[in-house]
Amino acid sequence: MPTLLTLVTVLAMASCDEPAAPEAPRLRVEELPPAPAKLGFENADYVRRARVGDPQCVDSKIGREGGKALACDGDGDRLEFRQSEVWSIGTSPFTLSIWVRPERVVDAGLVSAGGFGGKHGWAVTMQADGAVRFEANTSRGASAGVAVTPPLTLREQHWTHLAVVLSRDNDLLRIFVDGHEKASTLVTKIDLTDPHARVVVGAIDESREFDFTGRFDEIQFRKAPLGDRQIENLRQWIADARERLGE
Ligand SMILES: [Ca+2]
Repeated sequence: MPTLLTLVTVLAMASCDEPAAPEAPRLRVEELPPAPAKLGFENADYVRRARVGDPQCVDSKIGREGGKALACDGDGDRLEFRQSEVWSIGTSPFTLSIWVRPERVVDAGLVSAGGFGGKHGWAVTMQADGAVRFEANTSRGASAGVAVTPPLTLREQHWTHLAVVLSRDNDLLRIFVDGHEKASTLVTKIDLTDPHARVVVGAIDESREFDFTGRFDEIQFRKAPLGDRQIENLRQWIADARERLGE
C-alpha cells in the first residue's frame, strides 16, 4: 500500500510534468478610467454622514480585500447627498457603474437625482419583474429618454453589475448588464440636472414606497462614456469579482 506521503509525492511529480499554462494577464479596476465619484462603502464615517435610516456597512468581496458593501433593509434606509459638480450631469456624457444584490425584487430606487415620475433629472430603478430602468425628464416634465432591460435582469441574493453609459457623440444611452448591452435609448440633449434634487441611493426622493432591500457596492460615476476597450476591461473586472464571490 502506498503511504499518503508517497501518493502526495507522486501527484506532485505528475503535476510537474504538465507544462504550466501561461498566466493570463489580469486586468484590475484601476485600468478603467478613474472615477471622480466612488462609493466603495469602506469609509464608515462618510456613510454615517450621508445615511438616512440605518443602512449598514457589511463585509463584501466585490471591491478590494476586506472591503464593505452597503446593506439597506427596505424600511427607510438610503444614502442622500448633494449633487456636487462631479454628480451634476447637465448635458455631459456619463458612466454610472453599480454592483447590486437585491434581497427582494420589487419596484425600488437604485441611484437617482430626481428623474422619477415625470420629475426633472434622472433615475435608475429596479422594477418588480427584475428589469432595470433608466429614465430622464426635462424641467418641463417631458421624457428625455427611457431604457428598460429584460425582466429578471436582477435576481434575489445575486450580485449583478450594471453600467449605464451615455455618449453625447450620438446621444445614445446604453445599459450594460455584467458587461453586456441589454437596453438602449436616445437621450435628448437637455440639461439633466435638477439643482434642487439630491443624489439618492437605495430609494426614490422622499417616497417610502420604493425603498430598496439588499446590497450595493462600488458605485462609481464619471462624466465620460466607456469606450469599447474599457467595456472589455469591465468584463474582465466583473469576471474577476465573480471568481472571488464564487458565483
Ligand atoms: Ca466596497
